[in-house]
Amino acid sequence: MLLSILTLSFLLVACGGDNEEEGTDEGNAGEDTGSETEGGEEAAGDFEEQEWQFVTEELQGEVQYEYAAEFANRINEKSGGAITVEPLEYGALGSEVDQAQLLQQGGVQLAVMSPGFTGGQVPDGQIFSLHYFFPSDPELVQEVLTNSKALNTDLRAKYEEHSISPLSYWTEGSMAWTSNVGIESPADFEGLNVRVQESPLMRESYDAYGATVQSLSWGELYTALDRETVDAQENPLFFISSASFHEVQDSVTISKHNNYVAMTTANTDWYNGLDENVKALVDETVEEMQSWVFDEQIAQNEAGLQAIEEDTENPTEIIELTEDQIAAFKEVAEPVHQYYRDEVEGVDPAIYDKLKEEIAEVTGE
Ligand code: 6CS
Repeated sequence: MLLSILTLSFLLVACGGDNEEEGTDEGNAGEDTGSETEGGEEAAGDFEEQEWQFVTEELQGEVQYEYAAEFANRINEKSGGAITVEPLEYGALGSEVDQAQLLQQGGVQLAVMSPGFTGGQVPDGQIFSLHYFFPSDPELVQEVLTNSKALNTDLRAKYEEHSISPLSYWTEGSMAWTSNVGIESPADFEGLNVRVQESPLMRESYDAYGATVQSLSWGELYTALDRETVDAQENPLFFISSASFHEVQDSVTISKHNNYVAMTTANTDWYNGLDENVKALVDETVEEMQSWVFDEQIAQNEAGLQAIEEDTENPTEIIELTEDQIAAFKEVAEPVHQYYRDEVEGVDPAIYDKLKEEIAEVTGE
């Protein structure tokens, strides 16, 4: 009898058992989940069952959605199956602005959010829309985004006043301009109507080149370009290709004027209310994802450029700006940096100054 009980107990333990609720960690025996408690023990198995929604501004296959899907897999695996994260693609819960509001109200727990859609609420978040402010090399940008205290501490606190906790910032790659005029100098923007996100500062950036701007969700952009109610737009190459903007634009300008920045965000009350072990799991996974998403955006941007070049049905001129041409854009764009720092209502100049110093440390300039 005793032997039978011992054998049965052994079998239950060996099979892993669905006994997470009892606070045991046998469910992941032998698996290296990478998640450790302070004492160095595996934490998986200590998690209560829960389901989270993670909304993104992009479609399946695109960088943001793939990020959410990878994050979901890692969280599920590390929690021994206790935590399920549902990645949601653009449109499932409305536009980018609707999604931001939903996160703020706690209707979803997690979101990949572009700062450009909340620029009216968090003026300091508009720093990402300055042209030629961050380094042009995405690798250096990712280094700044990952380590900056100005962003990860000070700017985060600003967003948290609006119930948005940016857990990380990451690049989706260098942005390019598309148009029918072949943009090579600031003067080429004269009279163009450029599609931008919701940040008021984006108007200033394009005003400086003599263009007007129009805010639109990207879901309306293909039609607007096709009907020529909008003349130009900016996005990373992978997105220009996957949203097929090149089909309705004659040229792509590799301008290096800015990198597309996305934020992994959580609803602040929800995040602060998480059990410590769950919060640690989220933080650890967000940190790991920085290098994963960097590689993902490189692969997608390379494939995007190739797809545009090889699309013979929709020939697109690829213009790569020379250093001299870039210098002409910088000359016009740089006064907007100072305008942002000194004049834009609600902007904290200390965040700007600190970030500028952090960038200089990374670039060595
Ligand atoms: O242009 C936009 O608004 C979209 N672009 C990207 C790269 N991601 C989502 C965003 O909404």
